[in-house]
Amino acid sequence: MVDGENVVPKVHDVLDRMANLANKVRNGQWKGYTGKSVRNVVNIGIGGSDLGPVMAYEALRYYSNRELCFRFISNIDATDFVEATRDLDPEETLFIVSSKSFNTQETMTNAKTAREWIIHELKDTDAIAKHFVAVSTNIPKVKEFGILPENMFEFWDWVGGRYSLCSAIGLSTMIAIGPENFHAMLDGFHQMDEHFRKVPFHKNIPVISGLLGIWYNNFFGAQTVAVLPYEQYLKRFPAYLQQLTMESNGKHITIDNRETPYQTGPVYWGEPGTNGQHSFYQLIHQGTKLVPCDFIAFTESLNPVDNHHDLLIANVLAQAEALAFGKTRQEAEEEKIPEKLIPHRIFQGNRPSSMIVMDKLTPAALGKLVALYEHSVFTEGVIWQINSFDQWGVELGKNLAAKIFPELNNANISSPRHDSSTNNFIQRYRKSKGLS
Ligand code: G6Q
Repeated sequence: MVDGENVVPKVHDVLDRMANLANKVRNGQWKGYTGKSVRNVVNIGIGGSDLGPVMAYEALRYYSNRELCFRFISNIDATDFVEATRDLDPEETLFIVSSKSFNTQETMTNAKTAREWIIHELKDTDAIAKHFVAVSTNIPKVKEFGILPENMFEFWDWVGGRYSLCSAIGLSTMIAIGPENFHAMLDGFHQMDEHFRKVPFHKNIPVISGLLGIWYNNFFGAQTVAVLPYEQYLKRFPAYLQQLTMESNGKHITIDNRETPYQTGPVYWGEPGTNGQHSFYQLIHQGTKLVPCDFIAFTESLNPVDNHHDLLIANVLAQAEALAFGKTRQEAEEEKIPEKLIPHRIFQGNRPSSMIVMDKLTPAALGKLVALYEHSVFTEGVIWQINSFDQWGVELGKNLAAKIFPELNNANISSPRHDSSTNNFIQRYRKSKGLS
């Protein structure tokens, strides 16, 4: 119920329409303007309208239709668009413009470039109808862009951007893995939602995870959390979590407008195992900073080859054990290590980690994992008394960029009024364009 309205029928209506489109694209029935079947699906979106789709596509690639090619364009940097489309045949390409507001600078600029590319290549504005669909809350803006109402997939204001993967924003994921798998992912979300809602706190996974986060952050001064999935398909999961956690809980003002006298959200970062072991784990084991780690592992591999999975699991277990128990001076001495090296070979131990273990990376498992972190973020936000669902911190930079943008090309604004560093860069940039 949202504001007294039962929203479930609307949600299911959109899910059914998404499934209809997904099946058509997957079966080759969705034809482009020249009659060729669509084979390339390109999601254009940014932030919450990109990170969820790209993470879920990578995470569930094992289940994806390999006849289709998926690309994701987010950055305002044209390189993102150019590299994502350079080998695509426009006749076989469908763009999904994913934007809650349909007003975001990056997404609208990329969508406009995509529209120009299609019109230029297919030589007719009518082609837009066959090569663009939209996921948005803004019906008038979608129409204005030239996308047909039947090709628009709605969601609503009550779906926050970084919490939108299981709304219509997941359209590219549904096309990739099929409606049945998408529904299995939603079931996973639902199971974790129900667990969070019903299970007593001492057995409640998101509550325990949120409390552990507070324990390390506020009682041990940990500044960061490393997220270390021992599963290659989860390679974009740390990037996804960065937005979920840091945009939600990176706040210093409480909901009743007080300055928080305590630390709030830590920095999240990470890489899939075992790659990180050969890179930054040194600091986690022996550095001067405390870095709590979330290890994520699956007992069953989706790609069992020889003994790879045993080695992978041996490594994740070894890392957690090494962090927890370290190595004492006595153990180092027993290894007959030369005396002068002994201080370097001691591991203090007592460095905390959590081990999240599931059977297999299925769509349902991914849903549970994402929902676990969503509720854990919420738990922490409640205790820190901050609003985990706003993001005013992204505004100032946007407004300043809007002010600077015209100054870059207008030599008549002779001395832009910023700090000296900004002014100098603007002058240098203008010079590079021959403007002053
Ligand atoms: C997420 C944020 C933000 C948002 C993007 C894209 O919680 O609000 O990352 O998702 O700015 O916004 P649109 O979907 O409106 O283009």
